[in-house]
Parts: sequence; structure tokens; C-alpha cells
Amino acid sequence: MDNKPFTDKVRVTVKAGNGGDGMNSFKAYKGKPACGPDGGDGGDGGSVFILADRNMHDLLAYRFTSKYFAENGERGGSNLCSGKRGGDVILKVPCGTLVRDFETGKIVCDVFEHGEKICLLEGGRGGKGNARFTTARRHAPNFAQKGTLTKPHILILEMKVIADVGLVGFPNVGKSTLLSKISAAKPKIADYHFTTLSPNLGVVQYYDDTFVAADIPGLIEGAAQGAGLGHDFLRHIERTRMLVHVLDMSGMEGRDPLDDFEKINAELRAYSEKLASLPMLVAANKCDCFGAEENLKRFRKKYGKKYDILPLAALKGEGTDALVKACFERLKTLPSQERIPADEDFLLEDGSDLDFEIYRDENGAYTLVGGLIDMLCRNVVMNNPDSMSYFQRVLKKRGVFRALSEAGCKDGDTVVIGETEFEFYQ
Ligand SMILES: Nc1nc2c(ncn2[C@@H]2O[C@H](COP(=O)(O)OP(=O)(O)OP(=O)(O)O)[C@@H](O)[C@H]2O)c(=O)[nH]1
Ligand SMILES: [Mg+2]
Repeated sequence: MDNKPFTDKVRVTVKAGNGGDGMNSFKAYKGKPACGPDGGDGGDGGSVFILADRNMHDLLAYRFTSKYFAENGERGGSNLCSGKRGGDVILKVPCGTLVRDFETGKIVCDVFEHGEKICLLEGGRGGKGNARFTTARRHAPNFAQKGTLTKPHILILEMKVIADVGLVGFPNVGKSTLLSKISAAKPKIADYHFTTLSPNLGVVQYYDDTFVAADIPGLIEGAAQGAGLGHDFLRHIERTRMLVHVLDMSGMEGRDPLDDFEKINAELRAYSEKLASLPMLVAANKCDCFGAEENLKRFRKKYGKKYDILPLAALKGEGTDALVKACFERLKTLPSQERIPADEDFLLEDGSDLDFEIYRDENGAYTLVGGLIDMLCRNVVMNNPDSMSYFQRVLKKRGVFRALSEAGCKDGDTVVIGETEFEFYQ
């Protein structure tokens, strides 16, 4: 994974497919041009889904294509033929990807487990063909319903790696070396700063159990202000359950490990209180080098009461078993990772879904059709007074009465909603 382009935050535009229009047509035989309504329904538009896939490791694919539009439903045909449903769009993302609405910043969802599939936008509904509007009273409805139109939405996809343990520390202290010793991961290791440019994950085995450790690029003082690679990568350990703070205890680069410890902790605090408050083990690395013993003594004296300090020589694999064991012991006492909850009041919506249209049938009755009317027909019980008063309120609020007046409907005229007919009174 190292040194290839790595993209962990992208902006995409998504749109569900429009519903296909219903067909307005009549059966025709030789000599009998219009025998009966036979317009079929329009097909529903395709939906937009997001799918967590453990084989995805970044969001690079979304950098090159940013528009994902599901197919529109096809128009209904004559002879009662329904239009074809539009194809869906499925956005495959790594496990642990957060979806936000660009406009409001609200959290739409957090796809977490492999195989988890969430519908972000439902396809527009296909309109009903005129054959559907036949009633005992109305034999030849000369109208069909339009399909629902959908709107595009801009979303932010943000990958937050899911690991149990996050390795933090200055560059070159041996974080990647440690990961390579405790797991099968093969991160790039070299004797210079910023060898690691993107997060590496490793599965650590301990008897029958495993945990996932994440190695991120080294931090330096001022990372919160963008120094070095900045603190962007801290996002990936934000949801770990604990941290292992790796230190170069030998101070071979001229820094004091006690100083390093304070500086990195300050950067963690500058990023978020949550991160700074995670349980932390100290991995005192490079204990095979000159100076480490002396520094370790000083370090223990200052921090020994507050932290578990594990001496290590990661390069030789010394002390790594004890560190893995200590991680397991600690993890056992910690809650499992938390999914970031979606903002409760937030749903990606297609406002046009609650539209309505007015037609006049051959008997002069005003017929209402559309998403709003379908919704009301589903929800209203006609002989229940409470339900009826809700029904009236919605019609008023949505401007249906006004629209009826504007269409020429006068007191006493017949209005048809679904299976129900009533007389219009302002
Ligand atoms: N002597 C000694 N050298 C070590 C030890 N652990 C790591 N090193 C060396 O330190 C150098 C840096 O190791 P890395 O694992 O790449 O360090 P890192 O913290 O991942 O560095 P960045 O990715 O740049 O942040 C390499 O040359 C390693 O061989 C150790 O225990 N003892
Ligand atoms: Mg590294």
C-alpha cells in the first residue's frame, strides 16, 4: 500500500433514477379505434446504494469519476406493458467509511461491516398508466401519471480505518518495524523520516484471538497546524480502542524521548480530546541501542505510575510478545468499536416526491394523481375523523385546494382522490 497514491476523502455527486412516466393509451382494433385504456405503468428509477467491501483499501477510484447516476425508469407502453426498472448504482467503499451530506455536513451513515449495504437514495417511482385509473364511474381515463423526478445530491465519503490499536509516534521511531514483527503486514521500513505515507493495517494473532493494529505516518510537533504530513492521518486511528505510543528510547537522533512523549501527546490533544483520552501503552523502542537504558530509567521515574511501559527492540523482535500480550489484556477490558451514529433527523430526500397533478376526466371530475396523493391514500383511513382532518390539513398545506381553484374547480364539483370521490367546497 505504501507510496502509491492514497485517497481517503472524496466528494461525489449521486442521483437516483427518475421514475418512468405512465402511458396514456387505448386499445385499438380495426374499425374500433379506442376500445379501452391500456397504458402501462412507468418503471421505477434505479436506487443508489453504498456497500462496505473489505477488499477496498482506499477511495482512489472515486477521484477519477465523481458522478454516479442510477438509470431512469422506462416509460410505460401500450397494451399494459410496464416500463423497465432503471439499474441501481452501488458505491463500493472500504469498511469504516463515513457518508456525509455536503450541503449540511450531516452524517448520512457509517458503513462498518463487510457486506453492509445501505440505500442512500431510493429511485423515483414510476407513474401509473391510464389503465390504472379506470373505476366503475370512469371507463376511459384520458390521463396517466408522470414518474417522480429525483434530485442530485453531493456527498462526502470519508474513510476512517477500523483498527483496535493505533501506533503513534515521531517519524523513524520504529512503528512500521513493530507492525511487521507482530503481524504479517509488510510495510516499508527505512532509516529516514516519513517512510510511511499512508496507513498500514496488520492482523495480530494471540493464541486463538486476533486484533487489528494500524501504523500511520509519523507525527511531528505542529502536526495539528499542518507540519510534516499534518495530522490528517489521525482520522484513521480516531476510532481505535487504544493507542501504542512508540518512542525511540535511545534518543539516537538527538531528541529526548521524554520530550517526544509530551509533544506527541500534545498533538493528539490538539486533534481531538477523544483521541487524547484513549488508553495508551508506551512501547520504549530501540532498547538495544546506546543510551536507551539511561533514558528508560528517567522515563519510568516520571511516567511509570501513570503508564504501562514496555521495553522493546523491535528490529530484533525482542519484547514484542510482551507488548502483544499487554495489548490483549487491555483490549479485553475495553468496549468494542463504536459505529458513528447517523444524524437522526437527517434523511436524503427527493423533495419532488410529494408532487401532485390535476386532470379532468371525461365526466368533468377533477382527478388528483402524484406522489403526494399516493402517500395520502396509503396513510388515510377515509371513515376516520382524525385521519380525515389530517388529510384536509395536508391538502391545504400543500396547496392542493388552491391549485384546484386555479384549475377551475368550483364548489360542488367532484374531486377524485384514489378510490374516493368527494364534492369540493372551499
Ligand atoms: N537499532 C534499532 N533500530 C530500529 C529498531 N526498530 C526500528 N529500527 C530502525 O529504525 C528505522 C526506522 O524504522 P521504521 O519502522 O521505518 O520507523 P517508522 O516509525 O515507521 O518511521 P516513519 O514511517 O517514517 O514514521 C529503520 O532503519 C529500522 O531498521 C530497534 O528496535 N532497534
Ligand atoms: Mg513507518
